[in-house]
Amino acid sequence: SIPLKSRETWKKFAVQKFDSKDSFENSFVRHVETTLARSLYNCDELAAYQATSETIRDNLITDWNKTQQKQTAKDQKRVYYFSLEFLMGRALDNALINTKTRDLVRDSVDDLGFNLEDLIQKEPDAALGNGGLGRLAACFVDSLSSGEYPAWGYGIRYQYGIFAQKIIDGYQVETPDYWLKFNNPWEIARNEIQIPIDFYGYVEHTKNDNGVKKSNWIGGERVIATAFDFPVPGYDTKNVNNLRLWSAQPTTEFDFAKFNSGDYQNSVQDQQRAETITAVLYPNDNFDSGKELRLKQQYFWVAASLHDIIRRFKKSKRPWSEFTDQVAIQLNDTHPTIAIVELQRILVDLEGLPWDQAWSIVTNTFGYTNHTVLPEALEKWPVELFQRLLPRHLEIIYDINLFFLQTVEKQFPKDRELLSRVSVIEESQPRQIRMAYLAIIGSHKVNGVAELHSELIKTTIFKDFVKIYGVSKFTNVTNGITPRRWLKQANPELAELIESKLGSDAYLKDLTLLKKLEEYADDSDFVKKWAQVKTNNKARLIGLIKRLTNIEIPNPEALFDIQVKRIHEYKRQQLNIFGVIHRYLQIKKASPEERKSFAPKVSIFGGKSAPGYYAAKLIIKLINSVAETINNDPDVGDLLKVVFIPDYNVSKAEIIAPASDLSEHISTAGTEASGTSNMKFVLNGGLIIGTVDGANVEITREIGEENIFLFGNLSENVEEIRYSHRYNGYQLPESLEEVISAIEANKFGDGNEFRQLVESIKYHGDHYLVGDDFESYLKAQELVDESFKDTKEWVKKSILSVANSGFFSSDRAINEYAEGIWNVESINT
Ligand code: NBG
Repeated sequence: SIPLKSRETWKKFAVQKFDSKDSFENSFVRHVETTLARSLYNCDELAAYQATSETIRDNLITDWNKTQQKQTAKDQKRVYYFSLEFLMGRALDNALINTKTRDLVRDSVDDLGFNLEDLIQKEPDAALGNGGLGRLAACFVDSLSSGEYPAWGYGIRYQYGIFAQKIIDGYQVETPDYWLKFNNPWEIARNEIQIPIDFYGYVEHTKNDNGVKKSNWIGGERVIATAFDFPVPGYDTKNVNNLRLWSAQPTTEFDFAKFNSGDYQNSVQDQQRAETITAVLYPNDNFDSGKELRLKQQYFWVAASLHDIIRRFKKSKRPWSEFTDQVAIQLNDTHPTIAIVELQRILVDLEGLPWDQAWSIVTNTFGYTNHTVLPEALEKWPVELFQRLLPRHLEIIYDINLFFLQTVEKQFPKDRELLSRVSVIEESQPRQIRMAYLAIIGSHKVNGVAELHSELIKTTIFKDFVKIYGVSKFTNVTNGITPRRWLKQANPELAELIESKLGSDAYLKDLTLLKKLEEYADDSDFVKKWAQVKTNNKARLIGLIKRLTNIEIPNPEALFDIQVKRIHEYKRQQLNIFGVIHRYLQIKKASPEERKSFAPKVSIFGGKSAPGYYAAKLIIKLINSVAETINNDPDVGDLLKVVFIPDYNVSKAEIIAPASDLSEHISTAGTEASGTSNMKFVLNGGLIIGTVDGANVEITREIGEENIFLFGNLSENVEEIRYSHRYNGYQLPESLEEVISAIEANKFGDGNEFRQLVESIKYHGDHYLVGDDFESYLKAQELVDESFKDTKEWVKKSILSVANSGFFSSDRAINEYAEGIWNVESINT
């Protein structure tokens, strides 16, 4: 450390944050000229974006440093959020909002000859996630920082985020998202942090002097994990937490055998392979593809993170018995489950703790969040793969399982069926490791992400574990979203209008304060302004649509009906587009007089399909084909337009969410664990049409049944209906038959192309109950048309919905985790 006599010099030059236009502009120009090596004469918008970001970054890092020092000094329990996905989106606007420097920076940038809104657009999205799960992690780190919790996120710094989606001839085409092509001002490369991670190899079994068995894993391949830190600014606080993302690098050790045999090329190639571990995000949402490289990613990230956490813990020189007073780790889905095994290995093999003591530390450290009940999404790994890649971990899994099954056997003697049902090892061909079961056994709490979902996991996929552990191990934390990004940043006009009535922006920290808006639901001046904001946001979306698709939306007064999310059969975009076709056929049949009963409507879709998901890709094609026919049918005119917005991502969502009159959350009941876009749309004053699924249930409870359009079968009946389809057959309603006939009659391009989609509904069991819910969906849509005509009533519903959406803040969710699962306190309490 620095000698005392030099410290005065350091203190004299302590870094000053910018806090005025002058100091911002000074720093901006310095960054243009030094960091970017440019000047007044060749500073384009990209350079201006970068210089702005570098200037903000300086402030963030100053506070980041102080936050870390403070957290180290306080040395209280910290929480570590392990997630393979952080779907952060853009950082600049968010940093300006959270640090409350937006106005100052806007004016400064203006002085310097640029427009802040344009600079913001220059930033590529950090799209290191697929959908809801990754975006939830991003909202959670925002809330953790805003709530001043001592918390770190741990993930992977993929070189390629989720692919960019192009639509060519109506089909999805994937192109790589090389988001790091320009210098990324939002990360700090920690090249000094280099953690060796081993794979493959073998296990040595020996005994120590006392005859105690010892196991030692000798790895066969080594890569280096290096850290990149992303500062996460809290809102209206100097607290800046850390998101640490790992990147894989080759070791500098080199292979003597290859070198001596003169095989230089190959020895370099071996080294390069290391980097592929963190090269690309797997583009599947709610689907387990079981690839070896994916397991390598998981172990790489988890082992590096645990190494880091343990190093930090050891600095405090506390005994291991205090580990769980200092550390809580949350597993975002089963992706990091191998952490349970790795921590047990570290404690037993490397630290020499007795098995039972180690296991008690492990189980008290971890909490596991389940995000889905879909069987195709539940992770399983072939035993054979583990044997090769992580041989010692497999042994430990066997032991964990053995001890677990022994206690179950004691509790439920002779129930062999039960033992085989709950075993971590599935005795299938090939034998597989059930990661969700391992996650349950190795955690002290298991939670679902909305009330209905948390009930469902207890009564279906994890039923046996409730019997074994009792119900108290299972809990619920309903998801939430950050109002900073999803209200203030995405919808500045609405935020301003809200502030004008609430008197301050305090609601951004306590979203339940929105409740006061109820008082203005009948205030005609307020209602008018509220409606105007919506219209302005729709105009903004019309501009985006024009830019991206060249489709003109002639009528901004039309009902904007939006469904944006990953394309998935269970989310039922097919139900939506069939509804659109039905509407089209009705319009075509209607007399001019009858046509007046239809509210003019724009049906907007967006979302990515997993590249290998054929059925989902067909749905995208169908939407685009339907759009092609309807948008070019002069007979329909302004009554109906259909749009597919390509490359749906976080920054587009920020424009889309504020512009809905209606949004669709219409999954087959029991399949959508929570959904979070439902919350975003409601918070932005859109009404929703939805099934009784996921968080829709709680949204209904909060905003009132009269403010939501619910339809469809209930989750408790879904299995029975499927069973009946299989054994008694079924008939689609006439309305849907008519839609299908139109598709088959080539009204939307070559009908033959959609055969698989149609047949899965018509002949192969209609697993997602499109037929069973169709009529009820149409009825709900009729009700929507009815209600939309009464503008005043509609706006009132909108205001009341926003007023009652405070519960869906991720701040509330994080407080629940902190209290009920982590036992972690905010740094200032
Ligand atoms: C998704 C669910 C959503 C939920 C998010 C966040 C997975 C495995 N699950 O309904 O499908 O909102 O998780 O909890 O991605």
